[in-house]
Amino acid sequence: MYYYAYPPNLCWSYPAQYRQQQHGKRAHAKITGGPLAERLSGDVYFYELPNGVEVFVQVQGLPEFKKGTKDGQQVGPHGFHIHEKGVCSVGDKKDPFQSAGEHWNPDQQPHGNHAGDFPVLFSNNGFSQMLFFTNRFKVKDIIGKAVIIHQGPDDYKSQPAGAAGKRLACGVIQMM
Ligand SMILES: [Cu+2]
Repeated sequence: MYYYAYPPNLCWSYPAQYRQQQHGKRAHAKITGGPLAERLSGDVYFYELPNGVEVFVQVQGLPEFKKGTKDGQQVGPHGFHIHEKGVCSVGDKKDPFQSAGEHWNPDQQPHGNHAGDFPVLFSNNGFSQMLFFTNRFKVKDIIGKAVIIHQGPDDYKSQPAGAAGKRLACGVIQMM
């Protein structure tokens, strides 16, 4: 039997091609920015490993951090979740990507513990990279759902969506 343990096969500089040679299902979402962040683009990869799924994200074109004011919501760090519908139509330009629906919540948990509640993304001159691990779903469960990047931070407690604000970017999760 071929078995690899987690995390020794993990490395920040792990090239995507090498990951793709591994066993297990894989999925990808191409991230495209909407009218509130037109230069935003990137990729999210999901790799099924023996005890969960490794999620690897690289995006560019995120806005810079902005403090919240009376009239404006805080910008960054960016809330990041799986939403229930894999439809990334812009719709209302001032409140885009409502087409993706609410948070994907297959086991009726409060927000903060949704299966698709992810860590926030930090903008580094617009660039963000993150790798994390979750056992809350299998790759097959998330095919056809959407990944959304929000304008503001997720507080992991406001219901139903963490008060993360408007939707900057969207991507449909597809089997690789
Ligand atoms: Cu969200």
